[in-house]
Amino acid sequence: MPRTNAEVQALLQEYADLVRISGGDAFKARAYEKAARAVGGHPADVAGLDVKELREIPGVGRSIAEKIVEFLSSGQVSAVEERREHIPAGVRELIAIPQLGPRKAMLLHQELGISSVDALVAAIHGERLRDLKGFGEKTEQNILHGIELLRASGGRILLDAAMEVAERIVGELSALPGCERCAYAGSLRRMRDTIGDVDILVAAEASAPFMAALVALPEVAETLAHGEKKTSIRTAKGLQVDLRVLPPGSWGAGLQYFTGSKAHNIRTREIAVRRKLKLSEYGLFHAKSGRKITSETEEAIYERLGLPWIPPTLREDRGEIAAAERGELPDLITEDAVRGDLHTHTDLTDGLSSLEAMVEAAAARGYAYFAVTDHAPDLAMQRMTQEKMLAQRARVRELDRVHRGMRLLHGTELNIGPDGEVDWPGEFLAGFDICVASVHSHFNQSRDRLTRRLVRAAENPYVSVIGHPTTRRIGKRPGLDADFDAVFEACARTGTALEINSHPERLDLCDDDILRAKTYGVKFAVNSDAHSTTHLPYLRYGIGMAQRGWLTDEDVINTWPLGRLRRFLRPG
Ligand code: DGT
Ligand code: CA
Ligand code: CA
Ligand code: ZN
Repeated sequence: MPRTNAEVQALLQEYADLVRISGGDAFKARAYEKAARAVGGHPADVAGLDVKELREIPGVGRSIAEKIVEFLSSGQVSAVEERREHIPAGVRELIAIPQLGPRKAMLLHQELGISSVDALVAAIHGERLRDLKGFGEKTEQNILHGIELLRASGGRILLDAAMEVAERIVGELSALPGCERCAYAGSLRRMRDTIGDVDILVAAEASAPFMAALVALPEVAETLAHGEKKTSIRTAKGLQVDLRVLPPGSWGAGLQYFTGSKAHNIRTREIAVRRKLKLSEYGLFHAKSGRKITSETEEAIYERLGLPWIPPTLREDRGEIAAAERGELPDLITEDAVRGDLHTHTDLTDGLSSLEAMVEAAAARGYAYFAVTDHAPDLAMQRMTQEKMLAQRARVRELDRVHRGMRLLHGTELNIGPDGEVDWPGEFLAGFDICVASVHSHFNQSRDRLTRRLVRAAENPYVSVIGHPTTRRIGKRPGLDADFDAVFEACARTGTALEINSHPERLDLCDDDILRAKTYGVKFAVNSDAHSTTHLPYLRYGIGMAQRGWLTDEDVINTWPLGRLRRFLRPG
């Protein structure tokens, strides 16, 4: 579909939505919707058509044709602008939720000021919807279910799902003859917690074989565009993949540009302008003469901008340019620096692998130490007892003697109760090498109570790590509504580490929280929370978050040698 047709289609569809939300004529809304589809599917480019020619498209009458012409000549349509003014963009997002029509969306906006899907989820969890006319507990459940469906299909996708697809495609394309380089860029290379679409780059003289290979992949459900420079597909699971083939000479410039973020690129281009240069996806050029300076590697481009190479996980315009200019970029933590995992489960509780298998898999990862932290009894379905824990400890000590290269720590994941209490008395906790404590229930307490609860857990002398601190589940459950500044302060004061849980559905703490927590001087633990041997590699995603939070080895206790770690874990 020509680009202009797609833009016009989106605009007409938006107008139809806005008419519906504002309670307008349903007939009119349907007419615009029909015209939107017709323009979208029209084989010829609508750019350059006049009113008369546009009216030959089925469903496009005079008034719609005039709006299209207005858009083509000025880039906007006054009737659409007018309605946009009264309806925040987020309200339009709401009507995409199955179970939630335009009338209900407008009501939520007017009565509760809700103008985003996230705010709606929070309002439902805060039980603020059920008092509205026409809403009840059942409606709330239906809406939540609708949001889940929406997020599973049209929305952003979890980091690991996108990574799997990207790595497979990079593997396939790298193997083709003529492939000089191949890599994923975009938000995936920056390790954002969710991914809008996957951007893959190839450096090669001829693009056609790579484009053909992409559209022929078995997971392709739909080809969205098939061109010489760019081809886009959608997988059966709804993930979009964009492939761009660059001339080998502009690899660095293309990689820098398509890695983003957009905000970071704006900054790098500004620096170029100050130096009388011009930076684009094709290279770095002299502004005046247009002569190319460099384009082959990212390093060379940053160097000519007077900067050291900036790791992709920092490229979010959060001060990385200024830090680079001062030579003060953090020496980021890497996965290799991690000496052990401090939060894992076995089949003694809800894990799927045996203790022996987990230990074997951990040793294979080259860890110097490894903590087994099965659930404590207050998570009732786990049926944990002191006897079972002690029996497991005996097995852990036995295995520890066998595994010469790796020290085993026996720990537990405690449950932070409604008032911040934990499962077992201090005498019993004293027997563990490490206690992680996490919230697994009572998510909807008041902000004050949640805050006091987490602070009290941090103050418990036996608790060394707060597990998945906000308890968010991406796309499913928002984080706890607590005063996390108070929690971070308490963790720093009591020497309690905050977990960066690496499970792709959690990634908790997230990058913003890590950055804020770090200002309090808190330490962190990047853990897998593995419930199976196959989950241990999730650690890479937690490391991605840690890097996005500007963390160094010094900030992360499980990069430390065992002796230093043990001193940190000691009660007090
Ligand atoms: P996503 O896909 O929403 O998870 O996020 P990104 O960052 O992968 O964004 P995407 O796929 O739209 O574009 C990939 C990169 O290409 C982006 O990070 C920066 C660059 N880029 C795309 N469009 C623009 C633009 O209009 N201006 C600038 N400066 N850069 C752009
Ligand atoms: Ca992308
Ligand atoms: Ca893209
Ligand atoms: Zn947990």
